[in-house]
Parts: sequence; C-alpha cells; structure tokens
Amino acid sequence: MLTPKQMIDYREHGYGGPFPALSMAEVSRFREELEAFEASQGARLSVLPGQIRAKTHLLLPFMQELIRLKPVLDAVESLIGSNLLVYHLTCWLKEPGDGAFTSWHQDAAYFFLDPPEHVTAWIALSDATQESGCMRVIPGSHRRGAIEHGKGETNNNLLSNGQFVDSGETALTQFLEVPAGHFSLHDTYLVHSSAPNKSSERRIGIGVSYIPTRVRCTHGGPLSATLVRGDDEYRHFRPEPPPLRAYDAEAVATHAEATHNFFSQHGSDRSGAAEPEAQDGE
Ligand SMILES: O=C(O)CCC(=O)C(=O)O
Repeated sequence: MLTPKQMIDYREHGYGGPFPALSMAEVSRFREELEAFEASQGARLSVLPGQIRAKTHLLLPFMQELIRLKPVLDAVESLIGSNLLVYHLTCWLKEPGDGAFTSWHQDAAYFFLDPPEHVTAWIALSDATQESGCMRVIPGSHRRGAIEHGKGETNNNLLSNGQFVDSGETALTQFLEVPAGHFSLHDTYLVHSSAPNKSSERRIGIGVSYIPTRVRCTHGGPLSATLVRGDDEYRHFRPEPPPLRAYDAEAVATHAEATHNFFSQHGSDRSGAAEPEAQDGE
C-alpha cells in the first residue's frame, strides 16, 4: 500500500513513483517472453500492427501476470479502492533512434469514464531515463480537469492523430524516470508527454489503466475489461477471457473483438493510452 505521505503527494501532484515491483530476474523473464513473441512474429512489437500493442494481455499470457503484480495493485488500491478492473493496456515502445514520442495529453480525454477515477500504472521493463525518453509531467496539472485536445503532429507520435493539449507551465516540467522493474502512477487528468529515445537501448514500458468496478464508460455499447482484484458487483464491462497460449486462435479472436470494440467507440483520436491507430491506420 502507499504510505499516507505518498497518497498525499499523489493527490497533490497527480503522479507518484517510481516504486519497486519486479526483481531484475523477473524483468529478464518478462523481457525474454516479449522478445520470444517478437521473434515468433519476425519483427519488433514497435513495428507490428499497432492493435497488438493495445490490450496485449489478451494475447500474451505473461501480461496477465504483469497486470496483477501485487505491489502495483496494492498501490492502485490505496488510491481507488479494492475492486479493480484493467480497462486498457498499452505497450509503449521506443527503439533507439526511431524518433517515437508522445505529445502533451491527458489520458482522460477520450476514455469517457464516469466518474473519471482512473489510474495508469506505467511498468518499466527497461530503464526509462531522460535519455531514453521517459515521461515528462506537469505536476498539479490534473487539477485543471478535462482540457480540450487539438490535433497536431502525427509523424512518429505514438498518439493517434497527434492529439495534444497546451501543456501550460512547461517550466514546471518534471522528468518521471522509472528504472527497470519499477512503476510510476499517474492521474487520468495529468498532462504528460515524452520525447524520443536518444539512448542505445530499447525503452519498454507497459501502461496499465486501472479503474474501480463502480466506474462506467459513457460512450457507446458495453466494452470488456479484466477483473484483477476484488469483486465486480456492477458488471458495467464484459469479462475478458485470458489467453491460454501466446497468440493462439482463441486469444487472437478475443483480442481482436476487444480492441475493435474499444477503438470503434473511442475513435481514432482518443488519447492517453497508446495509439496504434496513428501509426497503423487502425
Ligand atoms: O510511454 C510514454 O512515452 C507515454 C506514456 C503515456 O502517455 C501514458 O502511459 O499515458
């Protein structure tokens, strides 16, 4: 659980961390799983069709472990309670020199959640440093509430349509460095972005969007979500069957339906979680 001081800081600044979650042996195991999947596909995840980087826990069994890490769930529970769903998941990959970045945005902009109680845990499978393009945040910007997003640069932007907001006080920008095996947390209204990877290593982060079961999506028909802690007495979301084997036919079908429903209701210009659509025309 977060300490009272960590909770106060999170509420004040809109983000927290880095906090430890995985040993280096566990990081290596998850990296090996990810890279074995890439080898099976003959390409890195960063260049595979973008849909695969979204809700990837429905395709790859090891990601079911990643969304249930006890230190992450305990910290998220401290903020939004003990009945937790994974609403969305995005693999944020930046290869050395590939120029990938994210424009300033809020996750809430196109998530359509009511109430907007959503926390993103960003879990690092490699060191996210200033050099490798870690997240940049504007402390306290979550207190501005929902801000209208414009459409901007799409080239190399990991967000669909290059959506962006005026970041406000850029002088206040903080770099949210997260060492491998650690995670950070951020509020759905926190204004954040990230710059390209200038290091010689891959930058791999998995962004997991947690919501309490009481939250509903106000846009379109029922979506699916994965219960990771507690009970879901509300049933606002359809359950998501976990993959039994990496990328088997059943998992591919479940994932295809879940991502199709998600993106068709959130449009190509939702922000926050990644977006495949910008790069792959989803
Ligand atoms: O990983 C990045 O560079 C951006 C992450 C992000 O925007 C998010 O997790 O909401």
